[in-house]
Amino acid sequence: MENCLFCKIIAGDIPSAKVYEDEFCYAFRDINPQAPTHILVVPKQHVASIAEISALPADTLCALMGAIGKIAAQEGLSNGFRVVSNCGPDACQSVPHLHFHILGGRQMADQMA
Ligand code: DGP
Repeated sequence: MENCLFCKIIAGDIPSAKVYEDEFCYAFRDINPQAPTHILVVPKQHVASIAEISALPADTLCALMGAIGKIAAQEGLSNGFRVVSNCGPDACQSVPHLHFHILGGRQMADQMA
């Protein structure tokens, strides 16, 4: 999608530190890490947020969810990790292309907010 930051990253027009890629999804290190490991997993097909996730085909959904576990294992997050998807202004979503944050490598707060 034109003018979408993450579409440009997926296309290679903006550089990123890639950690995983398959036919359906792409993952790269967050530019502003909130944990020792902070990775963003995105579908190659543009949808704005998790509110629109039902627009994605089943094989893409399957790949996205599967990628999270593969990346966590690849990154050595054997003691656990957190997955977050911010959706819309109340959740402070800043990039309107669906993404899952994988956060790990430290003890997370026991509060979600
Ligand atoms: P969210 O606030 O949930 O929409 O998360 C967007 C994340 O995207 C935020 O943690 C910072 C990250 N980000 C923004 N611009 C770039 C960029 O150009 N490169 C990378 N690697 N990450 C970015």
